[in-house]
Amino acid sequence: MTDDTTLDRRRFVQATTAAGATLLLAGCSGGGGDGGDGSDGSDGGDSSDGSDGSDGGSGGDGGDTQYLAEEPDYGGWFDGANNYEQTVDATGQDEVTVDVGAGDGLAFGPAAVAVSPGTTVVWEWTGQGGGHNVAAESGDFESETVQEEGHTFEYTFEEPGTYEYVCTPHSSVGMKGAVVVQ
Ligand SMILES: [Cu+2]
Repeated sequence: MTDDTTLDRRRFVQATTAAGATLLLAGCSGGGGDGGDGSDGSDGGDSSDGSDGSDGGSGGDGGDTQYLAEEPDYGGWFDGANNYEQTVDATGQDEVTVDVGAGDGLAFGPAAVAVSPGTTVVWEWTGQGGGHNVAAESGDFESETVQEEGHTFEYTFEEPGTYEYVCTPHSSVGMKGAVVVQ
């Protein structure tokens, strides 16, 4: 009878394979493929043709920027706004940075961002486009107006909702933003 030996050997092989697989998995998990680096939106903002929101299919950009699967309804808030295309999905992060003076200097970057409750949004001045501030339409937060590169202002969003804000000096030329807390 050779049954016993065969069984033993099979068990041994299974054990080894399992261990090998675990090792392989462990080895892989570090460097998961991150696709090519997205082109860093160097689109010079204010074309003066009043395009109305309906933008035909925006081609997929192979960058690392994630967008919300379903675009929130901003009720026309972003009509004529600079640097707005879609809402960047930054949910699940403790802290998110938004540039003040992005693009041609008169924009927020990203203009629209979605975060989770409890997230702190840090606005960071680029130094471009003159003096800016960050002022919530609701009055929930308002920064000073400054120009200095590297200046920051932060606000922690606790309650779900849509928070629209502007740069007061440049709101009339489309410097608007929104934070969606979901
Ligand atoms: Cu401004």
